[in-house]
Amino acid sequence: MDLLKEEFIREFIDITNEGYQKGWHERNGGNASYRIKPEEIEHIKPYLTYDKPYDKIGVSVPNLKGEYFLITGSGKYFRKIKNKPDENLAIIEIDSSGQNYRLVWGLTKGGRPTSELPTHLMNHSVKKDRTHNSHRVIYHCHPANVIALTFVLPLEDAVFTRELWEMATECPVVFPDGIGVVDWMVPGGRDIALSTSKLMEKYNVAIWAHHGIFCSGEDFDETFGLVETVEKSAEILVKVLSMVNEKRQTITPENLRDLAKDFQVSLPEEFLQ
Ligand code: 2HA
Ligand code: ZN
Repeated sequence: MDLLKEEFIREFIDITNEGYQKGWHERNGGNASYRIKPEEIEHIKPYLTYDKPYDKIGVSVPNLKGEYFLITGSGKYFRKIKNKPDENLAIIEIDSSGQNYRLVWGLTKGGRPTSELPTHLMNHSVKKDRTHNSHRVIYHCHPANVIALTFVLPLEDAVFTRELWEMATECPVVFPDGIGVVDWMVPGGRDIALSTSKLMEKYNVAIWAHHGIFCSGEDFDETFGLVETVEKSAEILVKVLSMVNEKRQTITPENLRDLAKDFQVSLPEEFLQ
């Protein structure tokens, strides 16, 4: 058996590579993590080693005790993952207190899990709870159009949600709960992790002003597809705002309500005012 042939690892490598091709991961930008299923861990157990010391996560995630994550390395380049996954990716195990983690596979040339480990694990903690164990993927990247909008739109959940819903008919169906926005903050620490995970209680998308986006989903396709959809919508809005001051016509609140009915999603009224 070859660990790198496992489906969850192949899919992880696939989306990180596609994300790089899309220009979302300049240099060492962005990071991703996957909460590995127990049966997948059983299957790869022979490849894991338990001789590394525990390190502090920096936040407390008791409901993730004993969980394993596949995660990108700090300072590692997405561009390099495809050819050298074992140098650039890690599998970590969370201890029984939910405060520490240890490396059990990967980062063969040294290193640590992503600098955004606190945000990834806080988001996983919230999502595991809120989605009854179904969400497993957290993906962070730096897509240019989403970032551009954080310089011109008010940094409000309702404004981002409504503007991005209006830019393509599929958007309200793909992210019916809306989008959360975090004001500019220093990345990589506990404070931004707390602010982001608070938004993840409500949304599957959190935008970091002047930095990038975090998305959560059940699997790789859904989560990556969510980033694609939001960034495409942001690209359309950037084009529209570049052409005119005001839209001549748009998808109206009434249109959105009709859409919600037919597609059986519920759109919060707070975003339809
Ligand atoms: O460089 O994207 O947010 C990695 C990051 C930090
Ligand atoms: Zn980033």
